[in-house]
Amino acid sequence: MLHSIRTQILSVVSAILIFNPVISAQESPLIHMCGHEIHMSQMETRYPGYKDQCDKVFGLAKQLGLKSRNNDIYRIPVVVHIVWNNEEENLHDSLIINQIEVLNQDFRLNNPDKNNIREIFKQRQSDAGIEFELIEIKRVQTAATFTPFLITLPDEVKQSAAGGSDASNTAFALNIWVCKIQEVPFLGAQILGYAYPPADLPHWPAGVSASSPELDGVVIDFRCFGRNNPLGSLLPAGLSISPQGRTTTHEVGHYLGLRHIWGDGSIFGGSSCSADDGVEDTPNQGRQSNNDCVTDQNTCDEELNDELDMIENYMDYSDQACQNAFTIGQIEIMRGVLEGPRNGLLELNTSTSSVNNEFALNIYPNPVRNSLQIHYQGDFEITELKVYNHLGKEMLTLKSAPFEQENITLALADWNPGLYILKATNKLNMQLSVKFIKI
Ligand SMILES: [Ca+2]
Ligand SMILES: [Ca+2]
Ligand SMILES: [Ca+2]
Ligand SMILES: [Zn+2]
Repeated sequence: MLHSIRTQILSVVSAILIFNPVISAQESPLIHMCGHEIHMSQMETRYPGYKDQCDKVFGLAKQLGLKSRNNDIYRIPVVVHIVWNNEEENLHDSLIINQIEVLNQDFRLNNPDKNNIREIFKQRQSDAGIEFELIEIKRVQTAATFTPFLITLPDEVKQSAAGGSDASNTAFALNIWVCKIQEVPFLGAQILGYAYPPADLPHWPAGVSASSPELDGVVIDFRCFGRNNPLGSLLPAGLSISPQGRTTTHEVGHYLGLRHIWGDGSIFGGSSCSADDGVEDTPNQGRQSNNDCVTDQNTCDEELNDELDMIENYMDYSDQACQNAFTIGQIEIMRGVLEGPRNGLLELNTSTSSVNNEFALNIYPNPVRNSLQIHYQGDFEITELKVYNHLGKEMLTLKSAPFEQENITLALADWNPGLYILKATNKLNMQLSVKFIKI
């Protein structure tokens, strides 16, 4: 099995090397790629049935997304792990914040370049209504290096015992690991990032082993994290990429269920117009773009309603400076994933409780690591605050005095990780309660 996949990969790669004009240039440049196909092959080998399961989840998400069509803004808590070996890999906070901003722009259609989309695709470009909230930055210095191979990805970065950084609860937060991803040996390829797609782990079909929830999330090369990252110049020579923070946009797209726009019918997305991305409003595309902006690219010449390739799409490999859009169909899938298989990400960030829409209690951030901000709106006038653990045991009680002001802070750094319930009572004995996760 391993051998046959390796042979298959090698034959596809050699096909790319021979037929791809960019790759056959004299200075033997590298292929840049995301690790999606390697991930799918690796998981299918370890857990036969994995691809089918992902397809099922995709179908489910599509149905859910079509059905709901609400306008709620979904907020995803994000934990960023900076796993660094050389000092330059220990990215400054500003780059991390910048990357979260790029995600928030791209997923809310607030990106400054949104109007660069060609007129033919304008009507399909939309606001995903998904936002990202940075709740924690974990920094781990390591002596380990992270090298993908032909059919494996460097998931050691997600494990403290292997020189990486253990995930924070992946059911409640998007974990993003940032590290130096080494070149793929013998392949002449640099993986810029990869993601685990939603696979609906608790409902795995009989006979199929579940993958590990502690590995769920996204990995991004440190040179591609953030917009205008000056470290982009450290990418291997021959890789003419100017990262605009959209490696992460692309990988989060995978994490929320999207496939490459040209379809994932074959390893490395070999040219094919029969395998598509399962999304109706993205044009059929035969192969990936080559980090370029070819506006007349048309890889599938179809008899009926032929369209140009949508190189503006985040799920292509076009130049990141040309990308500016998710389509309505892609957005329905991502929102369906958030309402279905990844609904844990939303479960706790509706951290508001209200009475008669008059009084409201908000907490922030959630999940929380160190200090929890409590804010109440309206004339609620809290007289007592209690925190219970998931077993109903009282963990903390605070009486009236500290509540003169509208903002209260609880120091939770020493608390055990887990689910807690905060209950606030006012002078009329009305109660509000919200759940939060301590990580
Ligand atoms: Ca399509
Ligand atoms: Ca295709
Ligand atoms: Ca076409
Ligand atoms: Zn990809």
